[in-house]
Amino acid sequence: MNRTTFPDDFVWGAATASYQVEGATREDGRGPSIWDTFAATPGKIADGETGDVADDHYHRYDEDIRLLAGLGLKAYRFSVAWPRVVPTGSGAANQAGLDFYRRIAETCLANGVTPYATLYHWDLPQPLEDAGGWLVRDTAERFRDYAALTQDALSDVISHWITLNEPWCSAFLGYGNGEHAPGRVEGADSLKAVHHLLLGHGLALQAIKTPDNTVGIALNPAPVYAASESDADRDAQRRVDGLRNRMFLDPLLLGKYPADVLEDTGTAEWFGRYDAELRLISAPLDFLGVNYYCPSTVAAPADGEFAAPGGPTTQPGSEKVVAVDTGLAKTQMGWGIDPNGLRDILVQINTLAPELPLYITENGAAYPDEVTADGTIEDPERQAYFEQHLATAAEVVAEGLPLKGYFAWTLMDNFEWSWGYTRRFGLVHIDYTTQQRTIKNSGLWLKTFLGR
Ligand code: GBH
Repeated sequence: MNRTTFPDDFVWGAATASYQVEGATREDGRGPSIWDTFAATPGKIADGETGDVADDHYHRYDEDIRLLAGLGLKAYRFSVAWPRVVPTGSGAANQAGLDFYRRIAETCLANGVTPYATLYHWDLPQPLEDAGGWLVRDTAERFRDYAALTQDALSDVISHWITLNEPWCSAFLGYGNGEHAPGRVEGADSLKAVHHLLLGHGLALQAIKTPDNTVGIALNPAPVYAASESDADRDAQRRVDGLRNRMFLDPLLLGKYPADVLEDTGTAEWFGRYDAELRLISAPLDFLGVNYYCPSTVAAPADGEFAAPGGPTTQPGSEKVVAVDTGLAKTQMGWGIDPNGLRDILVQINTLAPELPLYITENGAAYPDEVTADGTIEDPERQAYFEQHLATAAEVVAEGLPLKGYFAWTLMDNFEWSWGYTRRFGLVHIDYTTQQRTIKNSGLWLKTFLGR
């Protein structure tokens, strides 16, 4: 298997996200984001680190995009930092912020790389969080305004847009268990964040869609399996699949929220008020981005009681569902390796929307790199992870699913959110003391795989 196993027009890329790579958090008029605030709060990040410097991509983007092109990749998925472009979250654009993303896009184009811009990869301007964040509707409207002005300013150099990255994480890690910024624990109210995020997506889609561009959204769906065929375990499966997958896929693709999830969480009345907004949320997408890492297997709680409201949770209404270890080999994140899960989730989505083009917008693995005496970086497990998942992707394409592209997570090691710099996902190794970039063996393998 190599690139020629895939169609010629299959898109090959790598992804990054603004707060994870850029650094320069106080330069050229960028305003503070919720991640600046969160990372500066003691105890929130594993190594006490922040994204203040990160990979210094703000100054080294030219080298980084050349590295990406040198691997034979033809697409760069990066994210636009909202607080660089609109420093307080609302109002006029900061020209220096727009100029930076124009430089990124122009450098891509000069290197034969197509830019794919994500408009929101979690760095909400802090003033908007102070006004209620994603728990309030106004944030969705501000997102639309920012999306519109960014697209207006850059439409001559960027024609592929992703509105949101993984709204599941924004809602349930940001407002559910507090593991991500803004670190709030709001129980079933985190469902309101889901709606406001999806509303923001719908408003932005309406504002930026033109005949000349493509607009999609990147979710983190994953197959959820029941630990056994018992009714109780199947109910656990239904609940977690509802929160993780259907709560996003159904409104986007079918124009309705899953009634069982609203019932489990006691939110049916609240959601009922906003029924009309589902028309906006379900407006046609040009593509759906799938960020896939691992599946999940769940069982019912021993006492049969699913709900335990009040504490930190990513599963409001189903707090006591048990995650089951099925014995899969794991990456350094503890996430089970299962390429067949990639097939299952793509099939699940394709069944809902048979014509919709799909892209794998993230896929990758964390492992500690071994830096050898001669300076090469050995990461055989990461290479194997990519090989296995690409083999599945090739099969899925051969079976006729409309899978159109693959973006590796990630181009280079970076700030891995609450794990700080203690987890590395890159094809390129970063020495955080010198900012030296070194292509890992997995990156060299990918270059050979791509054969160009
Ligand atoms: C992505 O998030 C992000 O988009 C990216 O910024 C990040 O760096 C990258 O992945 C690596 O983390 O409860 O065992 O089922 C992925 C976040 C990871 C959230 C898997 C859900 C479920 C683990 N997702 N996680 S489990």
